[in-house]
Amino acid sequence: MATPPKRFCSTVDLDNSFEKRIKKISIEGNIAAGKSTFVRMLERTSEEWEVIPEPIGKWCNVQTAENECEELSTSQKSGGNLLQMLYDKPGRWSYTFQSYACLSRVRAQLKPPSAKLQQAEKPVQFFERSVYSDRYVFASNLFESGSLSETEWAIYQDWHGWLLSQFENEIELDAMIYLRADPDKCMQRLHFRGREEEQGIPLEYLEKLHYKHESWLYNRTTQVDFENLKELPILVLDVNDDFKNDRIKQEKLLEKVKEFLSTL
Ligand code: UDP
Ligand code: D5M
Ligand code: MG
Repeated sequence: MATPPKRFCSTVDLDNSFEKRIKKISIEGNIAAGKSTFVRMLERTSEEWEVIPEPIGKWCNVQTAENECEELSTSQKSGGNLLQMLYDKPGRWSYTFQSYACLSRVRAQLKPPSAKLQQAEKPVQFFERSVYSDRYVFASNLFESGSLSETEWAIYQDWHGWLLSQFENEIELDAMIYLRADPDKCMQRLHFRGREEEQGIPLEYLEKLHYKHESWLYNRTTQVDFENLKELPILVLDVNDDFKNDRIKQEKLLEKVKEFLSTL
């Protein structure tokens, strides 16, 4: 008997005669590794590739649901800058941040694909990070650093696991791309970007997040609780060399992405 397709809900019925699956890929990596720069490059590459950026605008301006861009300076004045609150007082705000981060990512992942993507031959959605990096990188690190209590971590894992099981078909990924960069390179880029909320981040924090990414996506030694994650294809790309303004490096990265996509 033929094996049924893995996901039903994210298929797009194009002409009533056949269905096509949209490939869903998350772009993972440390703070300021270059994910947003990378996904903008992907977006320019193909009409059939769509990008779902990290909902950071929502985290920096909790009261204004419409601000999804990275204009952060005005959000400072809103009094609802959860990212700033997290960095100022992690013990107080980590749990709140994780619940909002997860809610906003699930919501973003459940949005129907654009009409353009529905017409595409080989549609691909690229997500900047995922509900999995929230848990296995950030929340896990905040717990190990004492910013989430035992109780908060237990409750978080309980509802995170339950929520994802409810939306499994809709949010399941086909693959991940890990943008791998040394913590000191990320620190340079973080300062270069100059996002106000992040200017007090010490190198040690980026190092901890780096090791979390490494054991999860490079060494693959992190114990994960979701079956589909265990064997998920992962493309690792070294982004220590600047690619932002280098056409040749961009072409090389894109070649690797295309080759990877052809294997999925
Ligand atoms: N950046 C750079 N060269 C690169 C990639 C990124 O100078 O090859 C800069 C980018 O312009 C930004 C900062 O590094 O100012 C962080 O990049 P991005 O916002 O893409 O990182 P993310 O946090 O999304 O991973
Ligand atoms: O990530 C955007 C910013 O948001 C960066 O300061 C890290 C922070 N972030 C993202 N997700 C989480 C979770 N789940 N917990 C804590 N902090 C988080 P950037 O890498 O710059 O795109
Ligand atoms: Mg980004």
